[in-house]
Amino acid sequence: MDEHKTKLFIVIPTVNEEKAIGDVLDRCRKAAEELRMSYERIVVDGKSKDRTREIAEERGATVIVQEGKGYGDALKLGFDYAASRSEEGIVVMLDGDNTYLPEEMPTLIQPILEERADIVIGNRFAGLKPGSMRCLNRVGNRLLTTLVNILFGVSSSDSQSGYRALTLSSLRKIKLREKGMPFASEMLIKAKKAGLRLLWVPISYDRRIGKPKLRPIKDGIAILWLYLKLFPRYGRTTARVLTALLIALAVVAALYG
Ligand SMILES: Nc1nc2c(ncn2[C@@H]2O[C@H](COP(=O)(O)OP(=O)(O)OP(=O)(O)O)[C@@H](O)[C@H]2O)c(=O)[nH]1
Ligand SMILES: [Mg+2]
Repeated sequence: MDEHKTKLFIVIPTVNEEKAIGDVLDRCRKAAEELRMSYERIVVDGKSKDRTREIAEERGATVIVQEGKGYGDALKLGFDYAASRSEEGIVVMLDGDNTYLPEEMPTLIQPILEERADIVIGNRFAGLKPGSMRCLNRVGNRLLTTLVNILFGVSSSDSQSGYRALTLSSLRKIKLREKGMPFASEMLIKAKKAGLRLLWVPISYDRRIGKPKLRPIKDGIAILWLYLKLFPRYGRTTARVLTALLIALAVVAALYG
């Protein structure tokens, strides 16, 4: 892929991120300019009650107002906008809370430009800064990552990472429906099934500025529910066969045991 011809769409979902969004957008502009790619920064804002939208507009970003709610819903709006603007291109998604480093964008984009991957995901465990990920989130992430690997054959090292780069053409091959936080896992599961090349690269993860929107227990359960929903259709064949055998054994045991 030729970086001089490829357009870069940087999609940032936000709700009340006035303390961080200005800095995130400035750093994204600098990173994109250094990459010498034509780019557009797209902030998809939920129902922010602070100055997030004004700051984003002042910084020259395209601001999309999200009528509904949810992290996945916001990203999907941003992806659809990008797809409506260009046939080909690369989408980068990251949070508006100063946790991910825009300076590390080349690490995510390079494998796509070199046509070694279709979706590149940052692995935060390679560079966690003190206080950046709460203990419960860390344990939950490990559990969800292990499960998605076993059940769906995704070789993930950080399944919940929100720093990703993907081609518009790969996005067109998968239909993403999840409106909330499970969106991140849905993308991995469906991309794997569609035969897309997923690649994890080491990134840093800084302490958040502003209040978290993630609710670890509620969102964790929603992600487990997504795994259950998708398993019959998208699960690994061996895992599905084993599950069917176990169910059959349980039925036989219940009838004749
Ligand atoms: N537009 C929109 N953005 C959202 C919504 N929920 C979360 N976000 C944004 O999505 C990004 C990710 O949410 P976070 O609260 O940072 O969740 P997280 O990164 O998993 O958790 P932290 O480690 O605490 O940052 C942030 O920029 C949020 O402002 C939503 O419903 N709509
Ligand atoms: Mg975040």
